[in-house]
Amino acid sequence: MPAPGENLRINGARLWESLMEMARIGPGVAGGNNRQTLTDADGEGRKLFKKWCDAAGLVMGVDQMGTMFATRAGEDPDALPVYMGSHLDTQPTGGKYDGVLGVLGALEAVRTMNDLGVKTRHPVVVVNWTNEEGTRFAPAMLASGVFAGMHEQDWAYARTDADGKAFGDELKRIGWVGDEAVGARKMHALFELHIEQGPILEAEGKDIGVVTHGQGLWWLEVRLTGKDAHTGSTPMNMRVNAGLGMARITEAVHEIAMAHQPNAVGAVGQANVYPNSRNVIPGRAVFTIDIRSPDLAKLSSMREEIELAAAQIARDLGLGIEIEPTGHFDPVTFDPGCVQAVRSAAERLGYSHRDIVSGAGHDACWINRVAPTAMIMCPCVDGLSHNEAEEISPEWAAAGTDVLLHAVLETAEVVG
Ligand code: HGY
Ligand code: MN
Ligand code: MN
Repeated sequence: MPAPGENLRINGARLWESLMEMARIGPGVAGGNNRQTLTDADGEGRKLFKKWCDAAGLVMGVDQMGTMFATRAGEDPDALPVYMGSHLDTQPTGGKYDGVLGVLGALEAVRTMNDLGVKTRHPVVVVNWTNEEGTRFAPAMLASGVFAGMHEQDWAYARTDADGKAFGDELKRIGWVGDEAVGARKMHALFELHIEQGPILEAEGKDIGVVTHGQGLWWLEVRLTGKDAHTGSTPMNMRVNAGLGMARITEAVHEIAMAHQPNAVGAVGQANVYPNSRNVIPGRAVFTIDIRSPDLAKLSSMREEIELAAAQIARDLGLGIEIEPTGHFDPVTFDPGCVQAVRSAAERLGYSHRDIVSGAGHDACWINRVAPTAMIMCPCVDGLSHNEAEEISPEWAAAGTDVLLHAVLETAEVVG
């Protein structure tokens, strides 16, 4: 079966227009997006995506976690479909491209197939995974995690946001509880296009990242218990300061990650002190540690060292401490066959490329456990993401989507 010709390219202007139209839904305050999962804005974005899928003649299926699967028929209905997609939900101060490029790039690939009357043996499916970000409802990649059998659906439905709202109730409220059993779909392969969210591709002047591996991750929620007291009249040696404990543990996370360089990262991104009053010593602190490495031994060792350091800091300050893992996946090795389809597509199209390890987690990391999976990355400006100033160029978006189209066509087998 001949690989698609190097002249087969997507319509970059149409893709960019779709990206900009989606970006108008759930706008941020600084040019990016705040389209958090299961909010009304997410519901709006889903409606627009479904409208576009309908216009492209795709058949929409939705599972009980709200994940959307839009199918383009293949010549052999018994052949397992080739899936491609990512997520439309964003961080509270997210960019316009994180996840969205992977969903709308997949839609653009299908639109191009329609334009050219391309027929494939395997059906092709465009996917929008629910709650990839894990910012409103931890953990990240929640729906793809249920799909891959890593989480029970009831447990996922019971996850609550900062206001105590449950995932299952919010999914119902926006009207996106589907009828499909989660994980019932079988896949021939899955490809995910995503911005790098790091600086390497831009710095090296590369158009495409051929993602061979993904970092492993732990999210550890720490709950410190001290004693509320007056910031003015309480002698320093009588304080049981949970805020101080959080500060020292935050520093320890940074030091431990630095001690494991290269290929190790760690930070505290979500932090709350209570009662959070200017003149009350915080009696409680709740915060999440995020540590990652492509090296499983390093990841495990960092977790162990952090838990020991945190326990010692709590003892020193007389604090109660609880540490609960709220997210985890081991380092990922993507499917060599799918990775090669990405690499040869970039070569065929004449795009510069390099192998790369994904720093961020993605739905593909979970789906890789149940189907042959690979990712394609495009550069982003200054490597910035999870920031409203996230930016890519139309050329980078088009190049990544061209490679996605070719990798999917090669895997779905063009016929006729
Ligand atoms: O946390 C992550 O790596 C992803 O952006 N959810
Ligand atoms: Mn993402
Ligand atoms: Mn993200």
